[in-house]
Amino acid sequence: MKDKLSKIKQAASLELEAAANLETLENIRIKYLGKKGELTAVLKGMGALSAEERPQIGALANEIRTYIEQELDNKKSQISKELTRQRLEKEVIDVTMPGKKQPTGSLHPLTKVLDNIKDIAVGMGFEIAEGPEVELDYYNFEALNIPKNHPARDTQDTFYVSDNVVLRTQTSPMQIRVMENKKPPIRIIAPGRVYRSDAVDATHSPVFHQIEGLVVDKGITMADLKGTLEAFIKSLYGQNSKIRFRPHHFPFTEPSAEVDIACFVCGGEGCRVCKGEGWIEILGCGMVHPKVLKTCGIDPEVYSGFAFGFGLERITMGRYDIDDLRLFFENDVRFLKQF
Ligand code: 2NL
Repeated sequence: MKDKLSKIKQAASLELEAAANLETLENIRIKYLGKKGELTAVLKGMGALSAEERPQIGALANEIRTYIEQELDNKKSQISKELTRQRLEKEVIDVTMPGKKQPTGSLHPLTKVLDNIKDIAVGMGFEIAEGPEVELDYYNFEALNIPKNHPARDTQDTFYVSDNVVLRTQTSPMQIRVMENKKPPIRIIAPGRVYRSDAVDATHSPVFHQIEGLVVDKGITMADLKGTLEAFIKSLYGQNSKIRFRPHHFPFTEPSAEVDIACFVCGGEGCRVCKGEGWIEILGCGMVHPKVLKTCGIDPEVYSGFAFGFGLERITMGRYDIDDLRLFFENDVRFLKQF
């Protein structure tokens, strides 16, 4: 019996020594200590032993069981430690390695110039007003002194949604809405998308962007219009910019003017950009027509105002020397990445 026990110990010891994973350990435990294990079998057979032998063999068997259990535990923690070490080694991160670069997008050139214009306007005390692109004919035309059958309607090839609903051809309708709802003083700019039924070419698109400005208060004169626009244009194009006002006509302003800037490429000599003119037209403006004020419930005997409007695409093309308006809307990343 003793012999058998020491053989079990020896065999278990060798197997434990060689065990390289947790599965093998579990098999060893079952083989020796399990219900049908070798050591268990010996303990079960103790009933057949004599009264003297029994305690001795019993003690020895227990000692061997404790030994195997301890060795199983030791080996188990040794293997777990090794597994952890291997895993950590695999997962090691070199924090000194350069990171993966996330591709960053950039703002659309129209957005950049619009942001710039908004900043300048806000700095001058204007608020920003935005509103619907689908407008009532009333706000887009009637209230601006452009009645049905007025020739000005022909020059703004309008998309009609229905008889009295249009896609706005300018952002003025927003300004009409503000005048209807707010008492002067009013100082707003209204930027946004506008629509005209134009065929697409290098300088025309059925969708483009306009920015209009409006100031209404007591005692506003043409001098305020000129001074404000000059300050505005100098902020946008540089303090050395030269501008000139030319008489013009709009149904919603009286008097009306167009503003040219001395060519920012040749300085007035004449070049490709200004088409030899020396001047580039940049905006239209005027004193708000008394009829327009009256329509909005503002007494033209008490209040006066000026307004101006210009195209965002045209300003942006000048700023970045872009010669084809279609580039803004094609969204080719090779173009967009340059800004
Ligand atoms: C242009 C230049 C302009 C206005 C827009 C305006 C708005 C109201 C009242 C009076 Cl609510 N005027 N806007 C004024 C002058 C010029 O835009 O070339 N437009 C066709």
